[in-house]
Amino acid sequence: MAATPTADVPTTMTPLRFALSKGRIFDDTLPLLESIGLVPAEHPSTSRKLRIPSTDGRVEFLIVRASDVPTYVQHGGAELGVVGKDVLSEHGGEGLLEPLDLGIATCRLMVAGPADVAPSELPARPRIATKFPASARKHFAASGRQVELVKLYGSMELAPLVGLADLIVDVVDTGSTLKANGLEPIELIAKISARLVVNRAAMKVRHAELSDIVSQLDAVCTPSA
Ligand code: PRT
Ligand code: MG
Repeated sequence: MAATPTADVPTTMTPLRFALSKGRIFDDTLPLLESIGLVPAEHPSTSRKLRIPSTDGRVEFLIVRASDVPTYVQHGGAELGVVGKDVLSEHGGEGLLEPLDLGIATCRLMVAGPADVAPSELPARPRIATKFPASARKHFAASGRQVELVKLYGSMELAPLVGLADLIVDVVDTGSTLKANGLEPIELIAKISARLVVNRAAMKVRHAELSDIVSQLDAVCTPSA
């Protein structure tokens, strides 16, 4: 009688798909990946490819927009990814596990405004320009403050200078972009760092491979304080 395949017959696994964004996230994640032997065969700054294998064939890096990383991982377009907590909070985290704070790409999500406008001079319902409306809404609602949100996709610092908004909510690192545009930080909303995210269903189906990567990264990263 011919042998029939059984569940414990090893199958050839396809590489795990690992979503990363170019720039800060890729640059800060690369040393951690390299230290666990996951070396991209090409660098996205010099390659136009959006799928880059690791030299050991264990993973395939998918190069996506920073704000698209949670969407790829949630819907199984990638099994895992690295994303800023700012972007992750805005997405909501549905369908995702967040096993590690990688302690990289750190910054602060802040309320900022014109240095020459005192808080008492602000309107009762100030207009807030931001790429992070969900986080901003939650922050102001927590202290019972009424605000009007203006969704932008970048260059938030410009909005108060041209009367589009009274304040902004944006990520701040050194503070030099705020300063260069006559703005100053007002309130801290959250400390931000990049997180490893894993598709919830994939963590069950490909548990051994994914938990290997999680524990290897855990051993080489330094979570933010
Ligand atoms: O560019 P794209 O729209 O595709 O996405 P993105 O802007 O979210 O991506 P990217 O690569 O700029 O940022 C990825 C992640 O890095 C963010 O989600 C944050 O978690 C983290 N990060 C850390 C930062 C910064 N530091 C940072 N300084 N993200 C953005 N900035 C910007 C900020 O928006 C502001 O314009 O840098 C400017 C402020 O910097 P300072 O040093 O002048 O304060
Ligand atoms: Mg950017």
